[in-house]
Amino acid sequence: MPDAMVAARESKAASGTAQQVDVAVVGAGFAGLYLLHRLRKAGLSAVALEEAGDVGGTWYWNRYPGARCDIQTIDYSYTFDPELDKAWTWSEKYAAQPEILRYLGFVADRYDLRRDIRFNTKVTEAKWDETAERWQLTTSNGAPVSARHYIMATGCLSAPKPPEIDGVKDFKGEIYFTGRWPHDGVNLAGKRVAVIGTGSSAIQSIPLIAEQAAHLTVFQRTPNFALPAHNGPSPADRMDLFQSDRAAYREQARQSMTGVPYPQQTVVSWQLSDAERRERFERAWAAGDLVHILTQLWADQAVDVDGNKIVQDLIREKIRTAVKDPETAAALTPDDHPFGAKRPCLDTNYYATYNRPNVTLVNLRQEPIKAITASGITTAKRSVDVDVIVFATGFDAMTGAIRAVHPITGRGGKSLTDVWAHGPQSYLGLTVEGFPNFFMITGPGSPSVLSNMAVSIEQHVDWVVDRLAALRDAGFTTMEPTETAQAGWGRHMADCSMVTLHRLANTWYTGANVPGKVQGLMPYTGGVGPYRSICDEVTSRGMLGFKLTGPNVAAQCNDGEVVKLQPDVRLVLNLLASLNLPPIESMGAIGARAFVNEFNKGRPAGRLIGEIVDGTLPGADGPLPYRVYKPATPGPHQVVVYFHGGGWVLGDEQSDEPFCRDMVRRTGMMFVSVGYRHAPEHRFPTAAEDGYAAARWIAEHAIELGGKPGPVLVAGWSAGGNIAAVTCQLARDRGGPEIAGQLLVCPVTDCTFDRPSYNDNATGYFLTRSLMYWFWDLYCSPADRTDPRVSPLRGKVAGLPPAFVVTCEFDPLRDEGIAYAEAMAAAGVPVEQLKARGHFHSSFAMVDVVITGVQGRVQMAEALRRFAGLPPEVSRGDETSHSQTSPGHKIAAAAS
Ligand code: N01
Repeated sequence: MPDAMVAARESKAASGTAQQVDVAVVGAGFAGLYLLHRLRKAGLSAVALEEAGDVGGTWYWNRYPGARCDIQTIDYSYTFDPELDKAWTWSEKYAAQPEILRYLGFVADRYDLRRDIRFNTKVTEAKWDETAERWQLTTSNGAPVSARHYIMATGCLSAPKPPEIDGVKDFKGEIYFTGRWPHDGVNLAGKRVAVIGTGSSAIQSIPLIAEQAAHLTVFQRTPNFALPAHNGPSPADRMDLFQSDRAAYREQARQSMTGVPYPQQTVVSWQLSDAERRERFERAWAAGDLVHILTQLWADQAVDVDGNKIVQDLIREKIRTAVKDPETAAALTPDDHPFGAKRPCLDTNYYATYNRPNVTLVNLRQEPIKAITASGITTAKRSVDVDVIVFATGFDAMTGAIRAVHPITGRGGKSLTDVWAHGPQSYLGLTVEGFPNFFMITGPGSPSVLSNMAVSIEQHVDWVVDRLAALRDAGFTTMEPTETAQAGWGRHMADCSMVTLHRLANTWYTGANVPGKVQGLMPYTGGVGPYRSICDEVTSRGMLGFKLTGPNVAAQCNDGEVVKLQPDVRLVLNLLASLNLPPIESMGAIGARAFVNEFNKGRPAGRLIGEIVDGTLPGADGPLPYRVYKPATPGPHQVVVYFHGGGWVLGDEQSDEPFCRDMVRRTGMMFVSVGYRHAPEHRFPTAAEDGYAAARWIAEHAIELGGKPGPVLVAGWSAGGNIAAVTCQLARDRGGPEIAGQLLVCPVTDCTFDRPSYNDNATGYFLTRSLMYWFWDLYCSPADRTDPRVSPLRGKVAGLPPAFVVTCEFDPLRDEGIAYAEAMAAAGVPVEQLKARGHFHSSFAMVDVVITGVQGRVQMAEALRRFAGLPPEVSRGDETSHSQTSPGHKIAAAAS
């Protein structure tokens, strides 16, 4: 009998007899309400179990003074029904808690959802019954529940954190928690009030509490960045955008990074002047919009410590201006985390509140709380008597509501608490291995709290309910992620966390706010749109990473990892795919060169370095252009002879400019990039001989060029890596120049195309197999291809200079690069390899685009410095200017 029919028959079960439903939902907030609506439409019976006395979730509990949303309310709304969208008009840019609660009540009534909600009911235990393939729930109120599927719509911030301060019980006055504020309000007039905490809840409530209280003392452990909300009517520009095409506006939100339709910024901070940056910042400050200031200043603000520091400093200026007492201003100024790495706050008069005579700030960094006493709070320096203590101390976020609220026991009697003992593991943030038919809405591993929750909730709910309906229709009764898929998601999460700066702050995002909690970044940092496309990919690839079973169908398990690429590589490749470019090899050599020149114009040019000088050198057969990239530090510098990529056909001495500049900054060395001649005009062995001749000339003229005399280093990417490798062999065999080390980045080393990477990565990763065939055909006739001057793997590899060989997992050239490294190592050459996981052929050349390439270039720079006998760290002599520093290096250092 279908579950829905069982439910229809048994939903009026007497207490003690389990209520049978297809789906049990915990929570009746934003997520729970939408779930009930979608499940009903999909023909699945459901019950929601809600601890509160009414709908609303977080908006039911958080009734403290000033509680309001901090995403513009037109964005913080359901979008699933255009009629609903039109039926409700928000009164303010940021609606206050009572209005949001009214809205959720309106939604519950409009879709008649209350009839499926059991209020004042807590789940006290949830167990997976392997025989019945159902979740058996016991509840604090009424009948137990037996459900095929169990969905946690418990929210991310619903389990308040205990105060962790001695003596709370001794206090004789009133105690309130912002997250559990009394429904009929609190009269603070004329009272001495303490607020502990300065997170979003405190920052919203402090100005209003200060207006009522006789005196307010704020106990602050960590200052937070807060920005003025400029609340009022919804801003005309956003409303116009919204009204002009609501459907398009909503769709853009779904595909965006944050769930709010703002464009992606492409200009990086160091491309803007001080005045331009300030102008952008002032505009963002005046907009009073967290998403705007977090995403619209410059492209590197959230991924780069220096790009971020510029914003921090500008906000610090604002705090100093707003707060009259310099000591209080200093205490209120955040200095221990990047802006946005900890949740910033939106305020109304927060900083100005500290200018009031009835407000005192206690800086707990200087005088920690020792205890709460009968009459107030004692710190290391003073005792403050108060009538009321307000704990705005936050939540056991993300896992708290799921893990700690009630025991959840999955397959084999395993408890979720035990399985998550070392931190939450999930697949897509939605499911957990070992817990069949168990789902989380905005669980750890989903974008959730780093996004507009309304948009993320709708996406999660749609995906889960669509799967449940499809499962039922196909006759499957269980669905569970595989270990491989879950481990892969963990790796992808970790990769994503290396792109943003969230990992550099101790916050509730990382579990750092709860003593003893395992630390690790819990929300998915890869963005709402990319996350959505990954979930869709799981479905389109046959429920990749899920095991499906049913009584009358063969079990299905399409095991695997959904994302193996680095997150930014995936974005770049998706963008390239969306451009639908013709194959480069179809353009002809001239056309391809023009295309590459145009393409390169759109990329960040690279940061400032000391000097760039162009010249010509006498090549094997006439003059060759070169470009010297010099560091900002005083010379003479170690010389690196550099060969650009482009398949012996494309590019020139300037075409790898961002890479050269970046490496100059990281190594403190000068790079001399050689304009060797190209095929098809100049076929094999021209490029090889030009390269060798250039290296020889550069080594002989190092002093003239401003470099150090003595051995040079050689480096190259792609076909340039080929020329670098060949140059080392020729230098060994032809009596110089002396080469101290070679850096080969994704080099061509052999003319054979039958290594696995040529097949595995034949298409889809920009450098395709057919493009490589074309390059080879233009450069070298088949009869010449085994010549070591184009296939150095076929030459003698003993006696070569030490090498650092970089290969990328998703590159057709991967295996020949590895083969060359292994051959050199076997012949006694000191070799180090970087096998870059999740990267593609262009990852390291796409400076300031593929952020995850930074760590690899740090390693390359360290290798070059080792080859030159220099210490690994480089002093650039330009640390003082933001536009000059190289944050990627610092990020990588911080991360490691
Ligand atoms: O909690 P928090 P919150 N002794 O964890 C301090 C969302 N939200 O309720 O930073 C002394 O941010 C703690 O100090 P520290 C929003 O996502 C949204 O304010 O750990 N101090 C911190 O200052 C937000 O981020 C809205 O050093 C102690 C504060 O208490 C999230 O909810 C409104 C302490 C806790 O700040 C949580 O915000 C409100 C101790 N023992 C909230 N323990 C909207 O506008 C903790 N602290 C939608």
